[in-house]
Amino acid sequence: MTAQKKICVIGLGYIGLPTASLLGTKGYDVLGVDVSESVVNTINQGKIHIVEPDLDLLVRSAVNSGNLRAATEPEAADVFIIAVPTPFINDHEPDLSYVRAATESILGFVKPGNLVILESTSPVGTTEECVAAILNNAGHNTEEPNPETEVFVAHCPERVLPGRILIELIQNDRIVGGINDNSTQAAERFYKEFVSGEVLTTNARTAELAKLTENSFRDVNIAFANELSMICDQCNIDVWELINLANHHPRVNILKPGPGVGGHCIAVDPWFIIDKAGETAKLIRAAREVNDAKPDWVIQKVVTKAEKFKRPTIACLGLAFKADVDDLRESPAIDIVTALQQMDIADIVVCEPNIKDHAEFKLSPLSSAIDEADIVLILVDHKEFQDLTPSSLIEKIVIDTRGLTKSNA
Ligand code: SAJ
Repeated sequence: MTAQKKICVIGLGYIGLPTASLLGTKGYDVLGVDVSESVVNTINQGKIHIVEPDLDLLVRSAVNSGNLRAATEPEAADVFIIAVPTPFINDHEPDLSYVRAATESILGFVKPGNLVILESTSPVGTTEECVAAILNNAGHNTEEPNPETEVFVAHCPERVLPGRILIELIQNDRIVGGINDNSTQAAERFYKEFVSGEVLTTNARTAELAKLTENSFRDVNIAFANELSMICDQCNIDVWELINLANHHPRVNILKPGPGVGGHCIAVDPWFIIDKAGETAKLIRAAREVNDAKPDWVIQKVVTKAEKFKRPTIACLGLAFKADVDDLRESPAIDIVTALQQMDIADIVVCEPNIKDHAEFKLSPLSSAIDEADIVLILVDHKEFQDLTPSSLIEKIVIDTRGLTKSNA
């Protein structure tokens, strides 16, 4: 690999920061760019602002080696990686304003021969119609094959699982799709320098839809599990036992029900497909609706139990969107606990081992939360909760949305 290749990573969140620090430890000269001064200062001190296993060590090592710096403005580089959020606005319309702003922020620094990579999960067409178009309109040549002037643009969707980011950044197969063949090849060469998985090439639009497809596939399968959990409840059947039994079939692999689907990926990306092909994407929309309705179903379960008390104490275990992360974005647990608190039918105590404090909720250690509780509501399968057994919750009403207390879960 070219040791002195300079990389500019725009956006130092859950994808950008691990990517920037990994590249730093691989010997690249990396500038991480973020709009937040406090994020920039934290990283320049070798510290991190998010929870991800071993990321602190990687960032410290990259910063100490001098290969990773953070700033609020980009600089000239060989490769620009855009890793900013792509949320939705209004009625689930994709919000590309961060991608636009990130692209605009590098316009003054891009030079011929540079590679601009969009890693953010994006609706079909974004790489061509947003990133490449902005570069082109500003006078950069993204269209004509010309070794003197050409700027390469590709989509390479991130596919890492929060909680396993550092392993998956290297080991996962990657899809790279350029806006033309030269761009695809430039991106392929770059990822092959540090990815041990396969680097699969296609065009930008297919790469965009591939990423959306992966997360929609998962959403549909989780919706199936969530629907089953509600069917089982109606039929008075233990869903965890049922799934365990069904999964013994060699071609059945049902995922786990939960309190809903959270995070910034699986609960969001299917809408990007629905936005483009709403009439056709019927199953994908139905899955989104099933998963989005699950928190209300859990709330109703809790309310029914709470009605048996004058004013019970409810211990809510977990706020994060999934196990062993501190990420509360789009967390069904947050929605459920917020709704219960607003109903004011109970005293709410919350245990979330991955964060220190929360503006809305009183956080308690696990043991005191359980001691105080009449009702224990398990919302996240954090490792700290794994030892909970029916015997440790004796005399409590338990609503276990994650099947933690089920022996066969
Ligand atoms: N969940 C269930 N039951 C399950 C599995 C997950 O209820 O059986 C819930 C989780 O609790 C969580 C949500 O689904 O609320 C999503 O969690 P996840 O672990 O399935 O996925 P994410 O959102 O952390 O990461 C996903 C990954 N995509 C796929 O597995 C196809 C990851 O590879 C992507 O890089 C990431 O989205 C992303 O950034 O798009």
